[in-house]
Amino acid sequence: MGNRQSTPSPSSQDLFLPVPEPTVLPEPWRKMDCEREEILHEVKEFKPSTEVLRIVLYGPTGVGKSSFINSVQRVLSGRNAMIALENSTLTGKSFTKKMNIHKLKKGRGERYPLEIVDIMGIESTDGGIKHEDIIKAFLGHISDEYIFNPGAAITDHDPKYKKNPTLRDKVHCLVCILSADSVSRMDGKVFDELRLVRESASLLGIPQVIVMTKVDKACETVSQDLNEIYYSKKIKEKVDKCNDNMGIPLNAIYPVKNYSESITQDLVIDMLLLTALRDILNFANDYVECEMEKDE
Ligand SMILES: Nc1nc2c(ncn2[C@@H]2O[C@H](COP(=O)(O)OP(=O)(O)OP(=O)(O)O)[C@@H](O)[C@H]2O)c(=O)[nH]1
Ligand SMILES: [Mg+2]
Repeated sequence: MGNRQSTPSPSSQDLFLPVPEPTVLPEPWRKMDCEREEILHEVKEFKPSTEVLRIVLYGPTGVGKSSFINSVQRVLSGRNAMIALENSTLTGKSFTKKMNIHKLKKGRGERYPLEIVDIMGIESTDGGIKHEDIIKAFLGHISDEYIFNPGAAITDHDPKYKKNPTLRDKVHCLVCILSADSVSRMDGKVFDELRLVRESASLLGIPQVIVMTKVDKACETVSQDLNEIYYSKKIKEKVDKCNDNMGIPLNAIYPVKNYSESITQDLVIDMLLLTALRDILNFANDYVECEMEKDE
């Protein structure tokens, strides 16, 4: 994969101009999986060690959490999907206000053994979700359709509060969604909230990854040709930024482009989403197996 263009040889006039910084790397920093059908089959046929795997998406508002759910459903079903509501006007306020547990559909009432939990975004003001609620959500204490209250975290008296969640109710992998076009200027308060969530999950050994969306908005070269993603210096810098800020290893950071504009299927968009999804499924399942062994 990769339709790389050769650099034209400089003319004598060009020799006097300042040399622009190259925007592409001579070697990719990651290799693109090249067999879409193989990886799609692997994901579609994934049989977890438990009935259903559950993951949660958390992160700042407007970064593409809900879009990621639609994009994943779309890759799996091969058609446009709108199971999670997205918002195109960026107001700084979270559009998603409720806990939504999305069961991915195979078609005709059948489901994949994966649930993706969509929650309210973290805001730089006091309006967004509180880190306490994100922690309660991944521990399985919050039921579907709970409406988050930015003023106060859920209490154990709330009718939507589950007092004794089982492994089925808990989240098996945390997916922090950040957007490539804003990760370098992330607000300090948002970052503190993300860090508190990460610390709690780490203490419990819950796997964590970052999905970095909007790569098309962060790099002109990638916007023109998504095949260039692993050659892009800018995207690599953004991935390094996620790694520095959050302490999540580079091999657990997945740059993607969500299906936000196009209505037709795209091979590279699919490959990037599927690469992330395959690893998330494996990490979640490893965690579940580990928890099940503890109970034996
Ligand atoms: N260009 C581009 N736009 C994207 C991408 N992902 C999401 N978007 C757009 O970003 C906007 C916000 O997306 P949402 O999915 O609603 O974001 P969210 O994180 O769920 O936001 P809240 O629910 O408000 O916290 C929408 O207009 C999406 O179409 C992407 O990869 N590239
Ligand atoms: Mg949303």
